[in-house]
Amino acid sequence: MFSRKWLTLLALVLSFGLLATACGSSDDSEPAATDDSSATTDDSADEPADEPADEPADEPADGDEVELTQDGGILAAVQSRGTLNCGVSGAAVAFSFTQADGSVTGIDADYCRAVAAAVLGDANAVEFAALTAAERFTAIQTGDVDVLMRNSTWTQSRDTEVGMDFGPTTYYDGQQLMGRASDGFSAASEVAEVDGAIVCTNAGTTTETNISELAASLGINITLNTFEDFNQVMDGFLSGACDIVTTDGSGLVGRKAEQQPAGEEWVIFPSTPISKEPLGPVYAQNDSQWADVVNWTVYSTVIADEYGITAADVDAALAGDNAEMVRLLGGEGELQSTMGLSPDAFYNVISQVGNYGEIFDRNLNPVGLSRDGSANARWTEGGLIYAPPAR
Ligand SMILES: N[C@@H](CCC(=O)N[C@@H](CS)C(=O)NCC(=O)O)C(=O)O
Repeated sequence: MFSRKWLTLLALVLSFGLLATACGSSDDSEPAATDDSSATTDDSADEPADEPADEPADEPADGDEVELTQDGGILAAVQSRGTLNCGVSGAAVAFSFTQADGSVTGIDADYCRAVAAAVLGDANAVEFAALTAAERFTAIQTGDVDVLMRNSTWTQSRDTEVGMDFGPTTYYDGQQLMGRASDGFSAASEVAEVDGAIVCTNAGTTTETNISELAASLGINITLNTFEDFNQVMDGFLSGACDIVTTDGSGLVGRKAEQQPAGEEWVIFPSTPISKEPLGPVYAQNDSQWADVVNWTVYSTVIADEYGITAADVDAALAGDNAEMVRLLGGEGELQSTMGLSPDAFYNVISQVGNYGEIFDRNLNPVGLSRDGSANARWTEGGLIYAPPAR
């Protein structure tokens, strides 16, 4: 049994090493890579391993492994620390953006606050850690952050190979490109039109591999320049060093809203994104209790949204006759205590942070992103925002 534990620990350490190698492509502030992407599909800083996952860490856990990986448990650690360490970007407009006064705003930042409200009863009990794309997953692996809310796409390799688990998608996104109208691009442009262009993005992202694979399949040549920080990407676009910027569509919309100079017209295309980018919380694998806490925090906001219960309505809902909302807010039949939370955990979430729609609208409407007609609409309105029943 003892040696089995050490084997497991070794496997975890090895998988951290793989991740650090794969994601930490550059520590400096220079472009991390300049390469012709047309024939390149294996240079992603995002994908942690080229070979099939065969590390013991990815095998179904036996009792010993669970004991090892859940040692202490993240919920207990956060409760005893009294603050939630939450990894964010800090440079992602409308998702997690560090303001001049040091506060962090955005939908991701608010989901950090929601977890803090659930666990600690205080949405402000959050220590934000600004992480680049390349740094973010190592921070989960090492326990530097308890949860990551950093426009992170749920992919098979991230989920299965490197010791992480993903929670419910909080924003359904997709990769697009942004160019200048003065260069002949329009909202109707197709990706094939970027043949010969210098395309810029940030390192350690799905974005890199998506555009490289697409360029190869379209048979076009692009020069892909990757930067450690997205602010550097935008500096390159503003200076003219980059013809095209590519990332999640939401990121492009946010940056266009904030940074498009007067007299210039930036256009986002193609109209159908080139990839699926389901964004949501990430946490260390094999801590089922913590996963439940983060997941049901998100679900509580979705269920409240489904019933139209806003921050202002929680007391009436708790005293009302919607049995599911009563349970969720800590009344009769509540299930939060069995999760290790106080009965009013999700009352605190909804009253202090709001329901999904409130969180979405206050952060994303100002940059022009709306739920209407999108995958981020309620499931009852043709979207994908859906939660299991609270019973
Ligand atoms: N969703 C993609 C891309 C994430 C990403 O890095 N997006 C950019 C554009 S929104 C970003 O967060 N930039 C802010 C930064 O690098 O700090 C992924 O998970 O790899």
